[in-house]
Amino acid sequence: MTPAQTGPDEALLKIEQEGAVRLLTLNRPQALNAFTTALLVQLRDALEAAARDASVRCVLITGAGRGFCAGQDLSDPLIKPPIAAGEQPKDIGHLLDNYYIPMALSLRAMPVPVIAAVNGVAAGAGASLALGCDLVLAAESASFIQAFSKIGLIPDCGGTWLLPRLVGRVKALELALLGDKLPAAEAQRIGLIYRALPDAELAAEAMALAQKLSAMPVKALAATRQALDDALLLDFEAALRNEALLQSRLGFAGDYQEGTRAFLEKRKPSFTDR
Ligand code: T3D
Repeated sequence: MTPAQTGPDEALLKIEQEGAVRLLTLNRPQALNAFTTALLVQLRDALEAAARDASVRCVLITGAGRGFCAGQDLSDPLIKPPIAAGEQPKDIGHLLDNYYIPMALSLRAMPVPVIAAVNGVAAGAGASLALGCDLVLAAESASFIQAFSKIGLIPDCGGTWLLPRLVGRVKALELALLGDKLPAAEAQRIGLIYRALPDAELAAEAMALAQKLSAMPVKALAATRQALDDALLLDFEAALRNEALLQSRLGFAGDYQEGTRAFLEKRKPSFTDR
C-alpha cells in the first residue's frame, strides 16, 4: 500500500492506494472518528480527487481504531450549545449546508463504486456516510445507530433519503425514532447492509471486494447506481426510457465493445473506461 497524497492535515484522513483502489481511513480514533469540519472538508476533497484520478477505479472507506465514525463531533465549538449567559445557539443548518451536503453530494456522484468497511460503531452522520456507499461490509462487532433522535435532531447527511429506500418506511421509522443500536448481523438481515463478517476478516475481504470491482466496467457500475436511484423517482415508462438513455451512452463506450469482444473471443476482458 502506498500513500496516494497528503492533505493539509494528513492525520485526520489517511489516503492510500493499492492497485486501482483508493483507501480512505477516517483517522480520529480517540473520538471514534467523529466528524469535525476539517475532516469533512478533507473527506470531500479526497473523494473529489479520487473522482478526477483515472488510476482510481474503486474507493474504500473505513475508520481507524475501534469505531467507524460517531457522526458529528459534539464537542466542536461550531455546534456546542451556549454555555455563557446571553450566548446564542449556533445555526447547525449552516454546518450541514457548508460541510455535510458537499461531502454527501461528492460521495453520491462518484464515477466509481464506493465500499464502506464498517470496522466499529457507525452513529449519526457516520451511519449516513456508510449507508451512502454502494456496498457496505461490516465487522460482526460493528453496529449502526441513528443517534440523532437521542439529541433532538433528525437523520441528516442523507439519512432521511437513504433509510426508507434501504429498509422501507416502517423499519426506517423504528431505527430513526428509537435510535437503538443495530448490530451488524441484524443490519445484514434487514437488508440495510450487504454483509456482516468476522472482525478479523473485514479489512482483507473489503479490499478483495474493492479489487474485484476495480477490474469491472466501473463506468457501467456507476450508471447502474444512477439508474436505480433515478428509478425510485420515475414511473415505469420513464424508468424504461432512462435505462435506454444510459444504455445508449454505455453502448458507445469502450468497455461495452471490450466486454462483448472478449466474450466472443473467449478471453478475460480488460476494462479501462471511467
Ligand atoms: O451539527 C450538528 O449537530 C448537525 C449534524 C449532525 C450529524 C450527527 O452526526 S448528529 C449525531 C452525533 N453523534 C452522536 O450523537 C453519537 C455520540 N456518541 C455516542 O453515542 C457513543 O460514543 C457511541 C454509541 C457512538 C459509542 O459508545 P462507546 O461507549 O463505545 O464509546 P464512548 O465511550 O461513548 O466514546 C469513546 C470516546 O469517543 C469518548 O471520548 P473519551 O471519553 O474517551 O475522551 C467520547 O466522548 C468520544 N466520542 C464518541 N462520539 C463522539 C465523541 N466525541 C465527540 N463527538 C462524538 N460524536
